[in-house]
Amino acid sequence: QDLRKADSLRLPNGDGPANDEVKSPFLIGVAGGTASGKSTVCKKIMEQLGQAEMDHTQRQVVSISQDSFYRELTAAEKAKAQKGLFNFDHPDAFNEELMFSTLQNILQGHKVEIPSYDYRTNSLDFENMLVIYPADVVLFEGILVFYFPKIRDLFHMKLFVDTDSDTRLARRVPRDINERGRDLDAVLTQYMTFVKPAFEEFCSPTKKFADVIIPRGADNTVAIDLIVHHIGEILATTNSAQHSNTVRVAASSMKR
Ligand code: UZR
Ligand code: MG
Repeated sequence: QDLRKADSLRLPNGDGPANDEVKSPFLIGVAGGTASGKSTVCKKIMEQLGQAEMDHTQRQVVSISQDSFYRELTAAEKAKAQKGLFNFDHPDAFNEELMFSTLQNILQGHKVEIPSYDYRTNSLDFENMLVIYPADVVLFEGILVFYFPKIRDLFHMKLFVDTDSDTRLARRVPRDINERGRDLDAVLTQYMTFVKPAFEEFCSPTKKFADVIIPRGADNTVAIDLIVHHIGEILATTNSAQHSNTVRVAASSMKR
């Protein structure tokens, strides 16, 4: 059977597509420190899952980044950001409500549009919206995806990419210089002032919420294979209790 025919799913107040059209995805959260390899882990999961066929149709797997949910900065905050004095690693830098409502919409099988993020201007790009169509599996990755309790509770599976901090710093420096238009001094100052302390205060403690911790990140092919295999089994059993229950919980939490 196919997930898009999850007829046990009840939507609140009829505010959504008819039940038999609902394609409620399996939602996976992927957290971890900066440059831990979250995006690469997601990419590998996407590739491996997409290859496996289900019900003669190609499985749809998409990945979204928490970067798309940075809040819009005021002019004063933008000026600070340009000088490396704005804390992008703090939970307050994110638009929690938008993140929550977007994930809710995705879980209800709606098509959503999300902005991309431009690191060079520290702003959201609404000209180039990413359109997320109803999918079988949606991955949501970011440093603080497990920080906000009501967002954390939406995930069917939680992964934490656990790469040690010197490896992460060694990756972050060239990435910020080459891809994000910074100089070495600024990268290191920002790392010591904001990135590292915020990791220790807000990100690292969320490891305890993970179902699976992936040591060494994307290099860990055994862990990724196990995870992909497990997701495949869950998807193959359509109304698996775990999946549909979580969807029901997510839908009913809308009413609060
Ligand atoms: P990942 N970030 C920027 O560098 N500039 C921005 O405009 C917005 C975010 C960084 C942010 C965080 N921190 O450490 C990182 N800083 O993006 C998270 N400073 O992205 O998980 O890909 O490392
Ligand atoms: Mg990233």
